[in-house]
Amino acid sequence: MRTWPDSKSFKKVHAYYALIDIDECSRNLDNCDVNADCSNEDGYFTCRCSNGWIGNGFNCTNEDECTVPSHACDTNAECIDSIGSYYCTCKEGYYGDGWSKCKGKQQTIK
Ligand SMILES: [Ca+2]
Ligand SMILES: [Ca+2]
Repeated sequence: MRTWPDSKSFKKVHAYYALIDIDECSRNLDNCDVNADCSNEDGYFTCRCSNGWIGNGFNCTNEDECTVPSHACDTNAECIDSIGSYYCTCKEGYYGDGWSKCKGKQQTIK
């Protein structure tokens, strides 16, 4: 998302606005969402939602990663959405960390 240059984006030099960039990010002049990353550019700045968040950079909301097929849960795991992230737990009968390893059903001794 781009914001257009305005007087806040440039330093005032002898009553003229010179094309000297101001780093809005480090000066906290940006209006990026708290869950976005600010990136300084010449004459403006950009905001991009952080991983786990979606939006235009100024408003970021939780992304439901479980609806995206590329989530990293094991095929034998359930994906559970959380705010700003998600996690995986092995389905019933499987054991492991939920991400890369949900190994076959546990052996039961009869
Ligand atoms: Ca800038
Ligand atoms: Ca999420």
